[in-house]
Amino acid sequence: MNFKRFPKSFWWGSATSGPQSEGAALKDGKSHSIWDLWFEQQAECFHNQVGPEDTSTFYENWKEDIALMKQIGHNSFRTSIQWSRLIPDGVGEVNPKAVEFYNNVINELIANDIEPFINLYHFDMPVCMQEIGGWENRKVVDAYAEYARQCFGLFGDRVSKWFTFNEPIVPVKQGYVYANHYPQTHDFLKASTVAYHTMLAHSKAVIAFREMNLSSEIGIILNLTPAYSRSEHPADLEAANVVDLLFNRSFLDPVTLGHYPQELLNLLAEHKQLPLCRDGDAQLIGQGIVDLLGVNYYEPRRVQAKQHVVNPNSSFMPEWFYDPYIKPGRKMNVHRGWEIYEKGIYDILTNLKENYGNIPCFISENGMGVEGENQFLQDGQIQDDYRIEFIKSHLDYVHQAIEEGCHCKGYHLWTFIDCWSWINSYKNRYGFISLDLETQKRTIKKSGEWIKTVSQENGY
Ligand code: BGP
Repeated sequence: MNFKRFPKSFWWGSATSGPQSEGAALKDGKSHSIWDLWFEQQAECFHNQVGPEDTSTFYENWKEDIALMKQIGHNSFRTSIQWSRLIPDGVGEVNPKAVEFYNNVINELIANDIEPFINLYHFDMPVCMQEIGGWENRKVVDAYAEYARQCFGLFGDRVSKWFTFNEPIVPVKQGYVYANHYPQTHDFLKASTVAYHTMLAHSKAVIAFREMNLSSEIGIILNLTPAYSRSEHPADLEAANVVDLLFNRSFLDPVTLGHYPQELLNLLAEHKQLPLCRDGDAQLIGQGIVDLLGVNYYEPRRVQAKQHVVNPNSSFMPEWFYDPYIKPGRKMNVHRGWEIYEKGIYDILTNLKENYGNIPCFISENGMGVEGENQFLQDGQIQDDYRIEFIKSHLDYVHQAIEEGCHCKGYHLWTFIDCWSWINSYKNRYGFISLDLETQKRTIKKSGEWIKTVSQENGY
C-alpha cells in the first residue's frame, strides 16, 4: 500500500569519475593530471598518503565491474573520460590505448543494457594545460573544446548522455579561494576568472556538440547546495541570497537561462572582482543552455548575517557576506562532517521547477561516506543499513517532488564501488560494492542487494 513507484524508465545507477576509479595513472600513454603531480609533490596532503596511482583498478577490472553493476540492477552509469589519458599533450595526438579502453567500457555497458553517461571533466586538469595557466588561460578553453569535439566524434555514436563538467565550482573554490586543492591559491579574482572561463569552455563544447548533430543529449552536473537562512530577518535572508548567487546561481543560471544573474555581476563589479570579458562572450554564454541537468546533493548550507564588521583591507572572500550557522539538533554524517537534510533534495527540485522552466534533470550524486566500514562486516558482507536508510529518506523526497510535477528522471548514488576521494583518499567509503584495498576484491554490500530490488521493481 505504501509502495513508492517511480516514473517508467527511471534511471537507477551510480556515478564515479575516471581519476577516482581507473588507476593506471601513468600507464599506456596517460600523462599527469594535476592530481598525479600534486601527489608526487606533496603526498602528505592526502589521507594516509594514498594517491591516485591505483585507485579502484577499473582500468584492469572494467569487465568484472560492469558485470557487478548488472548484478545490482543498474540501468545507467556515469563515469568520466580523463583528458590526460585521451590526449596526453592536451592538444593534438589522440592516444589509441585510451580510445580502446573507453570503447571497451562503453561497449560493455551497452551490451549489459546499462546506459553510459559520459562526463568530460571531473577536476582533472592535465598538467601540460595547468602549466600554461589552466582555466586562467583562454587557450585552455579552446583546447578543452577541441578535446570535447574529439570525444563526441570518437564515442558519440553510442553515448546517449554527455556532460561537459562535474561540479565546476569545486576547482574554483578549492583550488583558488580556499587553497585546499591544487594549485592551492587564495585569490578571488583568479577564482572568478577560472569560473568564467570554465563556463566559456562549457559553451564551446555545447556548440561543438550541436554542430555535430548527434541524437544524444548534452548536460552539465552541478552541486546545488541550497542556502538556508538562520531566520526570516532581512539581514539573514540577504546572507542566504548572496551565498546562493555565489555558489549556485553562478553556474546554474548561465547553463539553464543563458546568462548570469545581474545581481551577481553587480556585486562582483562593486568589489572589482569581475573577470575580463571580451566582445561576443555574452553570446557564447547564451549558447551553453543544456538539455539535461545533473544535480549532486550531499548537504545544505546554513547561514546567518555577518556578526562582525569586515576588514575592508583584507582580501575579498565570500565570507564577507555571511557567517556559517549551525542549526541546533541537526542530523550529521559525522564521518564526513556534513549535515544530513533530506528535504534539501526536494527544495532543489522544486526550485528548478518553479524558477528554471522545470528543466529535465536527475540526481547525479547523493551518498554517504562512512569511515571504518569494516566494523559492519558480518559473514563477509558490509551490513550498511544506514546507507539504505540514507538513500530511502532522500528518495522519499524525490518521489514527492515528482508527484508534484518536478521533471526528475533518475537517481545515481555516489558511488558504485568504494573509490578514491581526492584528499580524503579511501578514508570514507561510499560504494554499493566494497573494495579490499590489499587484494582489490570486490564484494556487494547489503545496500547493493537492496538497490537491485528497487531498480527491478522501479520503487520500494
Ligand atoms: C563530490 C564529487 C565526487 C566525490 C563526492 C564525495 O563533490 O563530485 O568526486 O568525491 O563529492 O565527496 P568526498 O570525496 O569529498 O567525500
